[in-house]
Amino acid sequence: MSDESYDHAAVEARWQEAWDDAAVYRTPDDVEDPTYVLGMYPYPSGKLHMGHVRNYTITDAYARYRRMRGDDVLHPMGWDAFGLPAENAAKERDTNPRDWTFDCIDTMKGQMESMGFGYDWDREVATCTPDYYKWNQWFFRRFHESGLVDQRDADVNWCPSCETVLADEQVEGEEELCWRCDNPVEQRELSQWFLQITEYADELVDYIDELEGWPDSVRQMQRNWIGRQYGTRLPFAVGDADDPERHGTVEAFTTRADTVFGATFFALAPDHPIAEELAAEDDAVHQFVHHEADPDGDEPNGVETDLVATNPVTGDELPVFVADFVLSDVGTGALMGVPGHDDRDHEFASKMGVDIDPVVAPEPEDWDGESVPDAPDVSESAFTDDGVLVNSGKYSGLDSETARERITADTEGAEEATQYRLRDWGISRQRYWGTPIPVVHCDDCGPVLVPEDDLPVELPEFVNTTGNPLDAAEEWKQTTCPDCGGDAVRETDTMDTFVDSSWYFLRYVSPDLEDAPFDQPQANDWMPVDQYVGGIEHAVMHLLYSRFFTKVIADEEGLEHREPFTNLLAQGMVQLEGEAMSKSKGNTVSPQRIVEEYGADTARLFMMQAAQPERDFDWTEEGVRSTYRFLTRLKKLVEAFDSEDADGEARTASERSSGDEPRDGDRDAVAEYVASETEAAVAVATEEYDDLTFNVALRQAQDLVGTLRSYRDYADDVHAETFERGLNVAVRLLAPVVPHLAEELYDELGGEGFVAEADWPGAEADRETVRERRNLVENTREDVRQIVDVAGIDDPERIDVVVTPEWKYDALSIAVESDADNLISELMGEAHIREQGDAAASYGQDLQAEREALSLTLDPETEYESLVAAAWLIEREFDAPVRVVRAAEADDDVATKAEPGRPAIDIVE
Ligand code: ANZ
Ligand code: ZN
Repeated sequence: MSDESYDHAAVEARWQEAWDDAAVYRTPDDVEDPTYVLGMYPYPSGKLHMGHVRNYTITDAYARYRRMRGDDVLHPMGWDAFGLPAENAAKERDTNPRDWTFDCIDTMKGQMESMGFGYDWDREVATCTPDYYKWNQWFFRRFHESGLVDQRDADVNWCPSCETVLADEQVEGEEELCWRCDNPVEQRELSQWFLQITEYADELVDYIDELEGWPDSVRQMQRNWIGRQYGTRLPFAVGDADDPERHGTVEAFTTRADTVFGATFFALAPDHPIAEELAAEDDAVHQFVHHEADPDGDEPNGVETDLVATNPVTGDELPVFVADFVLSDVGTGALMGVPGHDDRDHEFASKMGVDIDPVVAPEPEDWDGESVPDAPDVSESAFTDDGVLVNSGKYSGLDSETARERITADTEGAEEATQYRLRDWGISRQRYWGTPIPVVHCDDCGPVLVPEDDLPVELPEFVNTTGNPLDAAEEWKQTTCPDCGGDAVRETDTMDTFVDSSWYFLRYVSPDLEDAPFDQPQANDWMPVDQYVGGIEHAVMHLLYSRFFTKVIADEEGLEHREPFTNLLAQGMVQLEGEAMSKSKGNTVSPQRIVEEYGADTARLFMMQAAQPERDFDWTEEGVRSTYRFLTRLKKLVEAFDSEDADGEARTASERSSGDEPRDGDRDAVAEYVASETEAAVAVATEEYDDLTFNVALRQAQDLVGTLRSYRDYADDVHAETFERGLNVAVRLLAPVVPHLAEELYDELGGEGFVAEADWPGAEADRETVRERRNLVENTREDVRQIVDVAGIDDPERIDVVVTPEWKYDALSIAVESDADNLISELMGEAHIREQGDAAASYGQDLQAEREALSLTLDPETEYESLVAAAWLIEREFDAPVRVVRAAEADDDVATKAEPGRPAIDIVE
């Protein structure tokens, strides 16, 4: 091994085996302080990529940290093992999805082990095993019993290339492409099973406010996805010139009842029953509905009908259009068009030559609350904000909100209504590699649930066909009806794999349980997951479905928690030259190669120190190498210390090597500094680990290692106890991220047991004091640099650092506290300040001038001690002896310049 490297392979293999033998990561049985740390389980695609490595390093580091803090930690891993790629791969390779999946799992598990992730593998789950998916089927039954499942014909997104139905969320972009294969998606009508997530829409949106441990962006995405809107349903009579009520009453949902006087048209969705009725008799409508309507297009299109709709507030008769921007599954599938105040209506009206009338004006700045402002010009574009009503009869002069309330209350048949963007969750997939939906279809009884005792309905052998293999599994399909015993066929659809991931976190709690999906008391203990870590791509569906399942399970099974994840971290991307690493771009870096060349510890440390976990960062080979060099140096530092220690020499009393006259207290002061930096590192790193800002925490550990190296270079022999504590702390602070090398070094330092199970170092320092001390030292060093620079001093002979006199500190303390108008006279009220005469007056003026910005500094004695301890750093930098003196002991002309937090500096050439 050269100076620049160490035998990482040997170190890592040794400790992985030792952990394994000692079952270090097994979840404890009796739990006192349960902490559940979870990374989103991966799809077993075959290889771990850098995104996985980052995700699981974050999770692993946090789990290790919590364990060292004394928590009982559950940190499991498993496989999101059903899904389309396995089926496609199986077809390509002429194997079956099961073998392919388990091969992938083997490989990925091996890679995870090589990364040193500390999982409790006894709890591994793979969702494609009957042991697991049996419970998906069981939940389907339970949801069904609770009235949360139904079957409907539904227009579904159909990808002709994957031959499967896609969820809305799996259709991407304006062009509506399949998320898997990027081909255009079509619409098809199929009979589908739905889970009624909309029943929980209110709770799902209300509870978002309480998810304080989630990123705001994710919370907002969930809110938007659910899309709750409060509004009004207004009843419009629809008919023709002869009979304006021929088609009865059609309700329109609006969030802007205040704009009802500006309604100039009425519009129906192309598949609204009245539109379909018209299409049968009216060619133009037929042509539009069946050929031209493009609900997904950007432009609003439509066709005018012969119908009229009567505005329930004004009595106006409005032209009725069939328009494609009216969606059949939103609101009532009909709307009132208000082009003066809605952008899309404006575009449509302009195109169709419909009137555009202003009925809301921007609220004038000096509005008196009742007068009616001038109407705005809406001919070019709509005014879409709330404001003050104009041209609105008796409602003119009301603000929008009041007007909405009054109009809703005054109008017969109008009702407050809540509308959601969220739709029920269609879970049917025409695919083989998923959980069979536990239903059989009987000619006499219709669809019948498979009884609980007959679960699981296992998948038959895979058949390589172009269609759905379950359709081709004739023998499997034919069964008998559980109700009447007659011939029946099995449902051949399987479940959306999001069902699997909606409750897997509960399975980990008791993965082998045979008579229930999870153990209730254990789940009550462990849940909710304390820290969940995963990709932002799961911000909507997976998290929403998991929240939904948890709520249903709380209601139906008595789980004591209604939210699954307390804290959520969405990790940023690993990039190469500013672009996300991806297979398709061919800009990936193989974790395996990095582990081979530099070791898992280097890969982990590099990633974690590169950026805060939420941020994207650029992978650089140079960064990796420098991380590796750091670890190598650390190892050498410990080894060198260790071998000195072996000499048995006393190293507490030692001489400096520089040959300067030894001064009293000098050596102790340096050791003092190292000791206080050690405690400072603990205090800061602990808080940063708590916040998952690993990069900042790691900087502490690395700076400490730097300080220890400087100390060793500076002092011939170091103060052994101080140095050892420093090393020991550095190793423990690094251990969550660099577990193997930390284990090795901890062992070398004589630690007992595993560092993975060691106690986290106790924080003796106070973080605020640490920050102030460090600032003081850094600013003082900077001041010395400035003076040396400005005065052009080549070779300083001596540097004096003079700490503030007590009275200035007292004056500052008074100034910080005081709210007196005349600060100076308040200061002069203090005898020992007044005694200072002109100096006090002038300092008082300075304080008066900067009053807003004043803050208290360290007291003079702490300041003195901090500078004494750090003096060696200045000595080393300028190669001159440094004297730290209290003001009282210094020359007056220097001492007068010293202020709290800003010692005076005197350099003798
Ligand atoms: C009249 C109105 C006036 C509306 C106005 C808005 C502004 P947003 O726009 O996201 O807040 N709407 C109702 N049913 C619809 C359907 N089936 N398809 C498409 N759009 C429909 O959503 C609420 C608005 O969406 C409703 O309020 C309605 O237009 C439209 F100045 O009614 B509004
Ligand atoms: Zn039957």
